[in-house]
Amino acid sequence: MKNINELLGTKYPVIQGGMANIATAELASAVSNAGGLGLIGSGGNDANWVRNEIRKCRELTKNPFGVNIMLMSPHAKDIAQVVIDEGISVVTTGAGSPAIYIPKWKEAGIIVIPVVPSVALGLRMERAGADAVVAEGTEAGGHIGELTTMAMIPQMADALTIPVIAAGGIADKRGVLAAFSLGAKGVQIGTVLLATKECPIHENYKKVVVEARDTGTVVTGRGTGAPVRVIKNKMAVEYLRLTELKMPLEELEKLTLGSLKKAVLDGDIDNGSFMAGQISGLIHDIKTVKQVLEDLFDEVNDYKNKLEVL
Ligand code: TUI
Repeated sequence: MKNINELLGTKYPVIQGGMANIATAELASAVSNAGGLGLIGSGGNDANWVRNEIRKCRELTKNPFGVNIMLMSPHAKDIAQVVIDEGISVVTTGAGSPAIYIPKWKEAGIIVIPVVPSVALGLRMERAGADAVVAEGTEAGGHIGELTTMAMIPQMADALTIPVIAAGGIADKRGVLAAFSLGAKGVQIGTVLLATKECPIHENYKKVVVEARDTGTVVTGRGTGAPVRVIKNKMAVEYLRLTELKMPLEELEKLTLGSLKKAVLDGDIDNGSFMAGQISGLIHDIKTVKQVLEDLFDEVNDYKNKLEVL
C-alpha cells in the first residue's frame, strides 16, 4: 500500500481539514508550502468563489493542494465540476456521500478522499471507488458523527483495504503516533491550524481556542441531524437551552444563521459559532503553520522508540 505522502505528493502524511469560511487559499497555500496537503474548503460558498480561491492558491504555492466539498451545500454539484475544470488533483468531501460524483472525478484522474464517520460509510466509499478515507471522530470540531477516533480507526483499518487517514483529536506527536498505532496511514488536522499566524480568522477566534479547556466544547444540533461541535459560549448555551425547550427548528436556524461568519470575520465572542474540536484544551499558543507540522512530525520516530509499555 502506497504511503499517504506518496499518494498526495507531500513531505508529511497530513491533510488540512476543509474548515468552512476558514480554509481559504491563504491557509491552504500555507499548509502546502509547509509540506502538508492544504485544502480550499468550499463550505457554503458558490462555484465561482471556489474557482477564484483555486486560482489564488496556485499563485501562492507550487506544491499540491486540494479542495474539500461540503456536500450539504446547494452549490456542491457545481463545485464538483469546477474541480475537474480546474485540474485539481485531490478532492475530499464532508457532510454526505459523494458516490454520484466519484466516477467523473476518477475519469479526470482526481484522488478522491471522502470524510466518513462510520465503517459502513467507509465501506460504501471504498466500493464506490474512493482512493482513501478520512475517518473523523466525534472529538473533531464542526459537523460530526457519533464514534470516537480511538474506537473507529482500528475498526475502519480492519474493514477497508484503502488507506485510512485519522481525524479528530490530533494536535501533537502523541496524537500522530496514536493514530498510526491504531492503523491510520495519515492524519487530518483542523483545530490546531486555527491557532496559527497564517489562519485567516479574527484574533478572537484564535484566543477562544487557546483559552479553551478540555471540557470547553459542546455539541449543538444533536436533534437536527447535523450535530456541530463548537466552543461553549453564550450562543452555544442559549442554543442548547432552546433545544431543551423544544424550540422549532426554524427558530433555532435563525439563531445560528450567519453565526460562523460572526465568529470568523467579526470575532463576536458571545454570538459567534466557534467550531473547534475537543483538543482545543491542548493548544496553548499561536505558531506558524510550518512550526505546527514540524512539531507533529519531526523526530516522530525517536519519540515512538521511547514508548515503553512493559
Ligand atoms: O463535514 C464535516 N465537518 C463540517 S461541515 C461544516 S459546515 C456545516 N455547518 C453546520 C451544519 C452542517 C454543516 C462544518 N463542519 N466533517 C466531515 C463529516 N462528514 N462529518 C460527518 C460527516 C458525514 C455525515 C454523514 C459524512 C457522510 C455522511 O453520510 C450520510 C449519508 O449520506 O449516508
